[in-house]
Order: sequence, then structure tokens, then C-alpha cells
Amino acid sequence: MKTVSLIGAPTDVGASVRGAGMGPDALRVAGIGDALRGHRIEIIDRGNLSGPPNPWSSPQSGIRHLPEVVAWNRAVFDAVSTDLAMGHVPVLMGGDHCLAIGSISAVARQCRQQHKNLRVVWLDAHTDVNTESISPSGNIHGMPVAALLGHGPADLVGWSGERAALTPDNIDFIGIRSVDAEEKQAIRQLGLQVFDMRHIDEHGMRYTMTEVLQDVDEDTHLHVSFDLDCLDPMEAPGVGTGVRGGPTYREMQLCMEMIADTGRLGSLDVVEINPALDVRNRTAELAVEFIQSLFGASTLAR
Ligand code: B3U
Ligand code: MN
Ligand code: MN
Repeated sequence: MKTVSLIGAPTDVGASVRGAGMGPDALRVAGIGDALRGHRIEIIDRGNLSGPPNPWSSPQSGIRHLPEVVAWNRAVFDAVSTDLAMGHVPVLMGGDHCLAIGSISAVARQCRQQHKNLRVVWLDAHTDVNTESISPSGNIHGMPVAALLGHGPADLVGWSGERAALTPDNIDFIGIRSVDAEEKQAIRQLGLQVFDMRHIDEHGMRYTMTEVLQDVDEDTHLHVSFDLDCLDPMEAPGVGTGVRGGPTYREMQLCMEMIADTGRLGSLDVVEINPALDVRNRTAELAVEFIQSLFGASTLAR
């Protein structure tokens, strides 16, 4: 039986809007624990990590709240590392997307130690590949991918033991429809695989996910970084930076089911749920449904 550990990281230090810090409890209220227990998964809820409060200050040298983001990510890195070492599947409940720096760095280090191939599936409206020199906002939730690729302030890179936790061929982006002007250049220079909404419109989610998952094998560790703003805001209104034109409920279900079918899901981030902007906890409830599919729930299988 699989053991999943739920790790709460109640942050909004990386975000532009406050409220994502209530995400872990919104997921608990939406029944994340019981939903997974129903699928013969053992659940450990580690509670919430602690870290510094949000100073709500403006950017310094192009970046906001760097010391706070570093402190929270340290806690995430340690917690995720501990659970991976125990053979558990860590589910990081954010919080904002800056936390992916700590969680994916921990996963990358473990994959290197165990000679596993790491593949990251980044589900998001945004590519989050800004750095302090190009970000229009200074918000670190728009920068985690750059940091994981070894670009950004020294305090945010190198956590996995190598300068870059990821190389561009380790990560695929799905659902993208908002990329800043200089971020586009960075994507081109880095050679990142971005399956934007046009790709999904033209080829469908099934073909897109077949491409994304084609070289997943038994030595692969799949990490899913699920930013709830990937979904269309009509489905998931409780996010700080919603962008219309995202995947539908059905498309996202298929995406999750196809990932589940690989049997290689090893870790997950669920981030950017903002209960202060939500409607009756709908976004957290939706997240719980998708997470069930990701862990193998299907209509006909028992
Ligand atoms: N690209 C913009 C907006 C953004 C990125 N990630 C989120 N929003 N959630 C930025 O500020 O970097
Ligand atoms: Mn994001
Ligand atoms: Mn996003």
C-alpha cells in the first residue's frame, strides 16, 4: 500500500494577492485525507510547516520577500526530503507556487541518489520562468522554474546539490496561456517544452499527454506541480492570478487519469488555491477530485 504524506505550507509570500496561505486547510476541509484513504492509500497528515509571516513589502532589487521565501522553502525541502527517504509520496499543500523550489529540489536530489529519471509535469496558466531581472512583478511565485533550472538569486538556486535541480528536458508545461514578454525569450533560449492552450486546442489533451508521457518508464519518478490557476477560472475561481481560456474539467480529468495510468507518480505540489477569492470552497473541492484521479480513481475500476 502506498503511503501519502500531506505537508501543509501556508504561504502567500511569493504571491501578488494574499490568501493562498489558507490553501492547506481548504484542502483538508474539502476532505483530501478521506478522499485518498478511499483509494487504499495510507495517509499521514504532517500538519502545517511554520515559517515567517508575510511582510507585504515591495520588491528589492527586482524581488519580493526573498528571505521569507528562502525560509519557507528550507522547511519544505526538509519535510519533502524526510518523506521521500521513508518511501512516501509527499503531497505539498501550498501555499503559493514559490514552494516548488524546495519541493522539487528535494525530489531532484533523491532522484540523483537513487539513479531515477525525473520528469516534472507543470500544470499552470503561467510558465513561472521569470527571474529578478525580468519579472514584471518581483513575485517569486512567477520564478520557481527559473530557480530550479539554475537561474535567479544565489539564495534560490543549487538546493539539490547541483546548480540546477532540473534541465530543460526534465520538465513539460501544460495549459500555458500567460507568458511575460521577456519570459518568452527565456523559454526560447532554454528550449523548454511548452504545451500551451493552442496546442491543446489543436491536438487535444489526449494527444498532448501522450507526447508528455511517452518516455516515462519504470525508472522514472514523476512529479506533478499543480497550480490551480491552470484550470479555467470558471471552474476554479479561487486563485489569485486567474487567466481565462484554460482546460475544462473534462480535459483536466483526462490529464490526471493519463498520469495515473503510468503508475509513476512519486510526488505532488498543489498550490495557489486562494480561499479568500473562492466560492464555497469550490476550488479546493475541485483539486481534491483531480487528486483522486491522479492517484488512480476511475469511473469503472474498483
Ligand atoms: N508572470 C507573472 C504572473 C504570474 C506568474 N505566476 C503567477 N502569476 N501565479 C509574474 O508575476 O511573474
Ligand atoms: Mn504557477
Ligand atoms: Mn499560475
